[in-house]
Amino acid sequence: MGIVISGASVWTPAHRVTNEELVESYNAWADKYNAEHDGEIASGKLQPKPPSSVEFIEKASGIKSRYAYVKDGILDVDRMRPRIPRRRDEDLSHQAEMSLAAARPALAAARKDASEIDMVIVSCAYTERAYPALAIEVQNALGIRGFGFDMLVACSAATFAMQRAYDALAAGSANGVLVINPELTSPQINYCDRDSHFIFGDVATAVVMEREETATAPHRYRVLGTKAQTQYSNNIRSNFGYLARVEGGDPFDELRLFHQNGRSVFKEVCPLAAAHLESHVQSLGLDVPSIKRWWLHQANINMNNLIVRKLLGRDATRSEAPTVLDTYANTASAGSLIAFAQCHEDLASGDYGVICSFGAGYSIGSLVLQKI
Ligand code: CO8
Repeated sequence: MGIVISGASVWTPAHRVTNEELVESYNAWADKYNAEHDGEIASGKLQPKPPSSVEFIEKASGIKSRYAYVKDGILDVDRMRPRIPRRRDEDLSHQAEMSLAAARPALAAARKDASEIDMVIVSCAYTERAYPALAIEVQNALGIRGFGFDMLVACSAATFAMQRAYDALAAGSANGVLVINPELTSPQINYCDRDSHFIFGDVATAVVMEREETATAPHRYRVLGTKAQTQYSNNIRSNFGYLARVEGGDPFDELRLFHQNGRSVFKEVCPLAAAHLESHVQSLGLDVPSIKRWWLHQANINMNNLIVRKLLGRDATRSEAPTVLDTYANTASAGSLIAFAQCHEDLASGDYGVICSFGAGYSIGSLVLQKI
């Protein structure tokens, strides 16, 4: 009994933010901070905020721009965060809106009607509330029967959710699954931290998964296997949570926001991801050279280059390992799915490809696919 991905899509926010814009606003903010704290800086009590640079960002990450769900406020030196108004309980929530914008074209690509879906998973790095689940809100908006739930697995949220979908389809507890990743990262970015102000962007992705016998879409990918792996690390953290109200201190201080030890992440995750991918592919009786396409997580171009070099023993072409980092930046769990959604139709029947994510946790998830 085969299980397939039969539809995929990306919703891209309307607002683009370039490196130049981000660096200009960060540097203006840093100048202002340094002027306001000149006494403490002169006495050594505080360190001055160093300037950011467009050249550094592009060289260290491969990122040239990113999209923002709401741009207003991000570049304002007196605010340094997006202005996203709170919605009433009666109105569609922000991430449900993003989810629907990705889900509808994914259903169309899969040639599926909402009545053929009976499980909805919304899986991403952050959800805007604890409950009711965004997935149930999306299920309601689309008129889907069955059930839905939310999952959080940072950068591996999409692949881990696709593994849940695969297992449910294999077990017969679902017949058609919609997996959605509304990555609204901008509210958690510390735009006053030069080490990380440039890394993330907003986007939403969605895929439809079903059993092979019900799939009618022109592009269908049989899932040959799924593999999830986790290993605890403090190197990537976000501490904002429901205890913020009672813990004391500033509920919005910088340690509540995304922060990381990027160099250690780079060093530790690359070998883990390469070993994970090689063993997953081999466990299915395939070898690395037989994989036509690597839809890799999009965190950093140098990381992706290193991982494929470890795997292939050479650099990959853009066709072998497509990159969307330059325009989308790191979009948490959505990165490998943007690459998949935008670069899969040219594969021929029988070709193999691998979707892989890696990130906070640490967590690594992969699906080995064969085009039908
Ligand atoms: N401009 C100029 N200089 C800078 C800047 C800047 N913006 N930033 C840092 N520098 C300086 C540093 O201070 C350092 O200076 P010095 O040598 O004097 O100490 C120098 O440049 C080199 O810095 P690094 O060693 O940190 O530079 P790297 O080459 O390592 O690049 C990266 C930094 C890009 C962060 C890189 O380490 C990296 O990408 N690492 C991997 C990170 C990663 O993949 N993380 C995964 C995070 S995503 C995840 O799992 C959670 C998702 C949740 C979503 C979050 C939403 C908010």
